[in-house]
Amino acid sequence: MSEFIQQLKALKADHDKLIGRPNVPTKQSNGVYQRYEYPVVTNEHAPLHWRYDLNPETNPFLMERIGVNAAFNPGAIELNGKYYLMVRAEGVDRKSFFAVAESDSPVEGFRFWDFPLKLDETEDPDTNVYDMRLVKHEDGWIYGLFCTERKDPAAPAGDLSSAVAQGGIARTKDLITWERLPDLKTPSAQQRNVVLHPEFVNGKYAFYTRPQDGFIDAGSGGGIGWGFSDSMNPAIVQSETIVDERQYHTIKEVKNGQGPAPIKTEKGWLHIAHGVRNTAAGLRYVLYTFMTDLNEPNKVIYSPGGHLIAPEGIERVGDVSNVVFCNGVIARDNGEVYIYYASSDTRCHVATTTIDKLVDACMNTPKDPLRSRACVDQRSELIARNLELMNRPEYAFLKD
Ligand code: M1P
Repeated sequence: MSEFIQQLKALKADHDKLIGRPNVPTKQSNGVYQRYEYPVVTNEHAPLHWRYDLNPETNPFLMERIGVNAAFNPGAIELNGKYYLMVRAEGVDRKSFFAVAESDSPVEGFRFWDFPLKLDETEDPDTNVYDMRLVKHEDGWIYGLFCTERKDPAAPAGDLSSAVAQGGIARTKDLITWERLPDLKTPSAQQRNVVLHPEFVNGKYAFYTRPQDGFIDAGSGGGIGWGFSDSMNPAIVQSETIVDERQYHTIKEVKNGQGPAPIKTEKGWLHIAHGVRNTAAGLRYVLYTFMTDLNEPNKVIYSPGGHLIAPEGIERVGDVSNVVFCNGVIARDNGEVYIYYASSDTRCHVATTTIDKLVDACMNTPKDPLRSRACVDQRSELIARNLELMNRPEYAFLKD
């Protein structure tokens, strides 16, 4: 056997081992959700035939020819008993693209399909596409809502960073064949984190938006927006109102954004979103939850204080450190919930929980009281109630 084939066999064995590695819950949990030991998808999950030229004549040193830098921010969906992640893969050339990874299990074994998604371009080609939300809409389509980014045509000469972000839309029935639709039109200069509500609202398509002034800065954009469109082809939102506003000295001071489409529960629509604040070390992204009214999905009814998931351990480190981001969740009919979140724009993880637990957390976690002293009062009330309980004999061990 040639050395080339021997080396290739070793690469294949390592790759198979990575994909076949069983995932295990971490030792600790806060009771709300359970983290898992290993990421569910990383850049190393990218198939060898995406990265290497496998021909010894054209690649005698068996080198990676087109590397994959990162695999993050996946959309997620369960179809016919299988679990699919629409991963944001990023080449070493910095361009993101979408690729489906499939598994029989929601927590391990994700394997990419042979080819990434060949997403059609509009007449104004996207430079970069990312963060697809997969939404099963009651109209029968599965929509992919994603961010499409192009260089800002108004940028002064020499400014090679200014870009315009907008909401891209495509739809499918099977994740294989896709129809690209026109980008969403809104009154806002820039859009990111656009999500489709899964049901019609008053007979219209309803969108969560994130109006923002600049490419990075939300500017005067007040938070997670909301608007209606008569159709998806084209989708046009004439006016936006704010569902969940950002607020001074909170986890969502700088900006926030809807994560996946909300989950319908008996008590209301359950939302997972991200909130961003600034620090001396740069922006910090965390995940948080809130619930909205079943009949008015833009009306917040529960808003627990603080974050749901914040970057921890290795999650803190990556291309854009101190970030967790979620645009994919699977809520099964049996109440299980799989939250697919990415860390530091580098890799994808899963956290498991249930609808009952998330709803309980939303309804019973107190609101952020917005001032240090009020927070101390809130915590003191919990402490006082607990100390009372701890006087009971069955709690005596807590005082040891
Ligand atoms: O780099 C962190 C995240 O930044 C953007 O999110 P937002 O628009 O809320 O700031 C997105 O580009 C996202 O992909 C990225 O993870």
